[in-house]
Amino acid sequence: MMETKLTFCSLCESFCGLEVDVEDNRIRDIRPDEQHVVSTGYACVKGTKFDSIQHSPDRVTAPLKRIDDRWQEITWDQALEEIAAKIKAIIKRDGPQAFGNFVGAPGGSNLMSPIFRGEFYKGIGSNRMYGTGTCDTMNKFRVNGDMYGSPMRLAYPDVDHTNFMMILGANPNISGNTLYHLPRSRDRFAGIIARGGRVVWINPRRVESARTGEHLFIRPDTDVYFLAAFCNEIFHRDAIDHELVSRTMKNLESLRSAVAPWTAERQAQVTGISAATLRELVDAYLAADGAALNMATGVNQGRSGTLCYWLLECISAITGNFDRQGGNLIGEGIIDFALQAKDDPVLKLGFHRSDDLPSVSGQQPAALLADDILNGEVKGLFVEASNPILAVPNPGNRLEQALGELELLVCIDWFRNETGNLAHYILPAATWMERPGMPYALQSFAGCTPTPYLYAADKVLEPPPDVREEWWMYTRLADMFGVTLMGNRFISGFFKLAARLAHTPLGFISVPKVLISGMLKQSGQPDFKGMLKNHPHGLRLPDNPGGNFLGTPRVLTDDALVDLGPPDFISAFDERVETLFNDELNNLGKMKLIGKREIKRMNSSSANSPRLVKETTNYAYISPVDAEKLGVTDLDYVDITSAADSITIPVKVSDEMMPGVVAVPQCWGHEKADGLPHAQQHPGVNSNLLAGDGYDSVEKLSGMAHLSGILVDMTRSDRLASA
Ligand SMILES: Nc1nc2c(c(=O)[nH]1)N[C@H]1C(S)=C(S)[C@@H](COP(=O)(O)OP(=O)(O)OC[C@H]3O[C@@H](n4cnc5c(=O)[nH]c(N)nc54)[C@H](O)[C@@H]3O)O[C@H]1N2
Ligand SMILES: Nc1nc2c(c(=O)[nH]1)N[C@H]1C(S)=C(S)[C@@H](COP(=O)(O)OP(=O)(O)OC[C@H]3O[C@@H](n4cnc5c(=O)[nH]c(N)nc54)[C@H](O)[C@@H]3O)O[C@H]1N2
Ligand code: SF4
Ligand SMILES: [Mo]
Repeated sequence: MMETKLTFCSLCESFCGLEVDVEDNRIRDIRPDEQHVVSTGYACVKGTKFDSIQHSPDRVTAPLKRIDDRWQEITWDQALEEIAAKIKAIIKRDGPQAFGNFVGAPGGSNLMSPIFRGEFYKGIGSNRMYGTGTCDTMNKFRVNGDMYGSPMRLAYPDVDHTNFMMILGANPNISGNTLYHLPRSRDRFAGIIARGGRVVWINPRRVESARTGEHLFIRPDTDVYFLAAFCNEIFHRDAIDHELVSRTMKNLESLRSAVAPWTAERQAQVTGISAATLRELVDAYLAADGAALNMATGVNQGRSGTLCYWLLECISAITGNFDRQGGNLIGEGIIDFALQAKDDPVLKLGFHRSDDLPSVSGQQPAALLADDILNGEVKGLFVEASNPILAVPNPGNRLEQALGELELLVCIDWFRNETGNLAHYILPAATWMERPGMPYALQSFAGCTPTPYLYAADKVLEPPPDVREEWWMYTRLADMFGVTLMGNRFISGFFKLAARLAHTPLGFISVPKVLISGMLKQSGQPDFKGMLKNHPHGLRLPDNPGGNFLGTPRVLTDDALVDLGPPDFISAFDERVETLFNDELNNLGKMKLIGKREIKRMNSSSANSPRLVKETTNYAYISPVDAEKLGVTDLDYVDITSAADSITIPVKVSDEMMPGVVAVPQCWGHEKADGLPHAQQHPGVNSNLLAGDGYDSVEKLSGMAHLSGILVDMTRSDRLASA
C-alpha cells in the first residue's frame, strides 16, 4: 500500500520539508512539502532524488571486515567484540588519547549521534577529536568563545528584516547555506531588494546567488584587509553607538588601534575593490535602517578566517547593528546550547596538544591528522560520516598513507568510500530517512535562524535488518566498556537496556524519540508524538525581536561584556596581517585556487548517484583573460602546481571568474573508489592534493585548514584535450 510521509531533508542545513511516497518500504516519489512552515514548497534536486542514494545497490548493509583485500560480512556481535578488544589494547598500551574520532559534515547534523559519541569518548577518557569542522567553520566558534564567552553563541543575519546585506564567501543558492537556516534563500534575498534594500555579494566568482543583488570581485584570501578598512572607516566617521558600546562591550580602543593602519586605499592594493567602492559600501551600511553582515566558508578557509570573523562581528556590534532586528541577532533555542557548551568539560578543555595549536569546540586541526598518526600519537580512529582523504588537505596522498598505517580504522558510513577502503571495519549506518529526527543543534538548540521553528519527523523507511543508528553503536560500546552515560547510572542503564533490546522482538523503546520528547517538553512544547500530530509541517515560533542579548547574562564572558579586542586576536592581527599583506603584494601576478560547490554534488557523498552526477570529471574554471594568457580553451588540460603538489585537469572558461583566480570543485578524485562504482567511472581530480597540511599550513587561532586562496602556477598541459 502506498503511503505519503512527511520528513525533512538532512543533506544540508536548509532541512527542507519533504513529502515522500512509500510503497513496500521503497520510495516512489519525493516532493517538496508545500506546507512546511519555513521551506514552504522548496527542495533542491539532491533532496528530491535522494532515492538514488537511499536505494543504491552499493550501500553497505551489514558490518564489513577487511581480510587482506577482501571484504567479509560479519555479525554485529563479532564486529563490536573485535573492535572493542582492539580499542582496549590500544588504550592499555598507549593511553586513551591514542584512540580518537573524525566526524564529517553529516555527523554534525545528526541530532543523536553527537550526544552518544561524546558520552562514549568522555567515558573512556579520550578527547582526541577531529572533523571537517576545521575545514569549514571552527574560526567562527573560536570568535564566539572569545567575544561572547561560548563557542555556540553564534549570531546570524536577520535576512527577513534587513535593508542592507553584505555577504562574503558564501553561495547559499547552491549550498543551502551554512550556520544559519535559510531555505529559499533566493526569494528571501529578493525580498530585501523588493523592500528597497540592497544585497551585496563579495566573491572571487560571480556566483549563482549573486544574480539577486550586486556583485563585487575580491581577490581570494584578502577579505581581512577589506574588513579592517571597513572597520577603520567606521572609526573615522565616528559612526559608533558609544552609549551601547560603553555599557555592554569592552576593548573598543584595542580594536581602533588594530585597524588604524588599514585605509581604504591600502586594502585596494590587494583586494581589487577600490577605495571609493569600499567607502560607498560603508555609507550604505551605516545609512540602512537595519544592516546585516555575513561571511561563510570561502573566507573561513583562508589564512585569516578568525580575524575576518572577529572584524565582521565588531563592525556589527559597534554600529548598533548587533542584537537588533534587521541586523545580526543571537537566537534562542529550546535549550541554552551555548551555556551547556561553555560548561561541557570536553568542549571547554579540549585537547592540549604538544604544539601550541588550539582545539576549538573540542576539535583538533584536521590538517594535522596525518602528522599525528605518523608521529605515533594516534593509533586507532573512528571515522563517522566522512571521507577525509578527499575532503582534507592530502598533499602527495600523505593522509591516505597515514590512515593506512593505523592499527585500527573503523568507518561508520552508508557506503564504502575512498577512506572506507583503508578501514579494518565498516559499520553500516541508517540514513536520515531511516531514523526519527529533529533539525540539528544550531537551529533547534541555538535558534540560529531568522524564522525560528520546531520540527520533528519519524522515520520514513525501515532500515535494512543489519543497519544501525550511530547512537546505538556508541551505546553498545559504552556498555561493553562499562561507561556510565550522562553521568547517571539509572539513565545510563535505561539507554543501555534499550540498545540491548533494540532490534529484538522486545525492542519497543525508541531512544531518539524519548530524548526528543524530553527536549521538546522541557521547552513547554508537546512531546514527539504530539508534535507529529499537531504540527506535522512544523511549528513556527515568534521572530526574534532583538534586544535580548547585549547587557544580559546571555553574554557568557566572565564580566558579561562583549570583548571587542580579545588579546589573542589583537596580537595575531598585529603580528601576521602586515606579513601576509606583503606576501599578497609580492604575489599579485600569481593565480589563486578556490573551490566550487555544485548543486548536484554534496561534498563527495552524492558522487555515486547516477541520477545526480553525469559529468565524467570536474574542471578548472578560469576567466577568459587567463585562458588567453595560457593559450587554452574549453576542455584543454592544464597543470596546476602549488607548494604542496600538482594536478592535471581540463579547463572551462567562464566570465564568472575573477582574473587571476581558478576554481576547482572539491571532493572529486574517485579513481580508487571500487565501493562506489559509478563515482569510480567518473573520477575527476582531487584538488586537495594542492592544499598544504601540517603545522605551518593551519590557521593558528582556530586550527582551520587553508583550503581557499592557495597560490598556484598554471600552465597548459601536454595532455590532449578531452572529448
Ligand atoms: N550543493 C552542495 N551544497 C552544499 C555542499 C556541497 O558540497 N554541495 N556542502 C555543504 C557544506 S559541508 C558546507 S560547509 C556548506 C558551505 O556553504 P557556503 O559557505 O555557501 O560555501 P560555498 O558554496 O563553498 O561558498 C563559498 C564561496 O566563497 C567564495 N570564496 C572562495 N574564496 C573566497 C575568499 O577568499 N573570499 C571571498 N569573499 N569569497 C571566497 C567561493 O567562490 C564560493 O562561492 O555547503 C553545504 N551545502
Ligand atoms: N578544497 C576544498 N576542500 C574542502 C571544502 C572546500 O570548500 N574546498 N569543503 C570542506 C568542507 S566544508 C567539508 S564539510 C568537507 C566535506 O567532507 P565530508 O564531511 O567528509 O563529506 P563527504 O565527502 O560528503 O563524506 C560524507 C560521508 O558520510 C556518509 N554519510 C552521509 N550521511 C551519513 C550519516 O547520516 N551517517 C553516517 N554514518 N554516514 C553518513 C556519506 O556516505 C559519505 O561517505 O570537505 C571539505 N573540503
Ligand atoms: S536545499 Fe536540497 S540538499 Fe539542502 S535540505 Fe533542501 S533539499 Fe536537501
Ligand atoms: Mo562543510
